[in-house]
Order: sequence, then structure tokens, then C-alpha cells
Amino acid sequence: DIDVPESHPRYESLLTRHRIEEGVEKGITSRQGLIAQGRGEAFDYLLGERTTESADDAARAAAAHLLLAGHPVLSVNGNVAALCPGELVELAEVVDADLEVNLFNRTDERMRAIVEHLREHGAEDVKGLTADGRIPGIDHERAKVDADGIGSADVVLVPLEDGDRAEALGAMGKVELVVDLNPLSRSAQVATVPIVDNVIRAVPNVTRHARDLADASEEELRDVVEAFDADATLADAERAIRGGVDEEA
Ligand code: PTJ
Repeated sequence: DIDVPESHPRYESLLTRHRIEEGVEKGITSRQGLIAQGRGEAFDYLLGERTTESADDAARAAAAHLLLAGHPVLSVNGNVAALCPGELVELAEVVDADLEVNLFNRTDERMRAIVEHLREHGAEDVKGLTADGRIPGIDHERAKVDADGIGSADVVLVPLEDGDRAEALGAMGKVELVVDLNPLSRSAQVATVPIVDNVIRAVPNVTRHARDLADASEEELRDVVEAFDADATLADAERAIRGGVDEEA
């Protein structure tokens, strides 16, 4: 459905962009989502559009957290729904997590369109429409969650979350796994596990690690979690991006 030859040097990037455009056309992605994507692309370009070693370590730590969780939830917004819906459904299956649509710019139409889109990609139960729970400390529309979803989750994967909500979820005592290409963003800074990588690569990578760790003991999973250093990961990502800037200069 896209007319870009695979040999094009920026094939992946163009494909991603096309998916976001399509998401906007289908009423899944917000127009702000286009801006967010552009910002992400710039960071990804500087990172060399690859998963760095430290982002891979973070993906493994995230997988261990999801496997240790009592009630893990994967939060889905308009960008990730457009970029990697099938991959999110697969990760939810592998780690036995709930999927919950949770939007920064919440509208009923977009909520329903995303729930439907995830179902088309194989999801059975998708949470988010009940909205009978609240995240304390943020304004009404942005605070809405399902009480039996994010409301009662112990571990939440929030790809491309906004800083306020990332902070508020952390204040609720939840383990937060964030995917964000900008290591300086507040979401990445407050995350228990910041994965500085494109969500398109990060989600399947977390799934791969979760499959690899499926037979690990609780002690082994705890060792993976404890060995992870969020500050070192962020510093490493920043170094990689600065290296990308130097190469371009
Ligand atoms: O669908 P909604 O209403 O929930 O809105 C979703 C967006 C993403 C529009 C909303 O949460 C928002 O405005 O986010 P921000 O504040 O623009 O932050 C988005 C962050 O994600 C930025 O730091 C980008 O660098 C980063 N980002 C963008 N695209 C990607 C990404 N990170 C990883 N993978 C990407 N593909």
C-alpha cells in the first residue's frame, strides 16, 4: 500500500511516515501526532535509525518487568496504534498484559476508532472506554483511565507518553516503561525503564526478549531488573545522539 522501493535509503523512515499519515486519515492519530513523529524522526536520524546496545538492554529490562508484573498494562495512543498495532497485540499476548487505549487528546471518536483498529489486528479485550478511574494530579480529560486497567496496574508500558502523565503515573507507585526517542524528554527522565528507540523497533524487541526470558526464574528476572541503570542508559543515548550530530557537522 506504499509506493516506495525497498532499496530507498530511507525506506523505513518513509514507511513509518506513511503509516502516521494513514492513521490521521483513519481518525486514529491526532494532528499533533504528526508533529510528534517529526520530532521523533530527527532523533532517530541522529541515532542512526538503529537500536543501540543500551536501548537493547532497556528492552530486556522492560521485558523482565512485564514478566514479573502482577497486572501489566500496555497503554496505546494514536501514534503507536498507527505504527505498530499488531506488534502491541503480540507483546500483550506474550507477557499476558492488558491493552488500554489512553489518549493525550481524548475524543470518543478516536477512542473507538483505536479500539476497533486493535481488534482488527487481533486484540480481543481492549480497555479504555469505561474510564471509571483517575490518575491523581492531572486535569480531568487526561486523567481518565479504566479502574481495572491502568488504574490497578503495577507495571505500565507507555510508549510516547507526555511528561505530566508520566510523572503522575510514577507518583502512583507504578513501574513505568517508556519508549521515547528523546532521552531529554521528561517521560524518559522519570521512567523506571526508558527505552530510547523508535517504537517500531522497540516493541518487537521487548517481545523478543520476553520470549527469550519466558523460562527464566523469578530470581533471574529480578537480576535483569536490578542490573539495569536508567541514568546510564539515558547518558549513553545522549552520547549516541551527540555523536550523530558531530558526524553530520
Ligand atoms: O494520541 P494521543 O492523543 O495520545 O497523542 C499522542 C502524542 C504522541 C501526539 C502526544 O502524546 C504528544 O504530543 O506527545 P509529545 O509531547 O509530542 O511527545 C512525543 C515524544 O515521542 C517526543 O519526545 C518524540 O521525540 C517521541 N517520538 C515520536 N515518534 C516516536 C517517538 N519515540 C519513539 N518512537 C517514535 N516513532
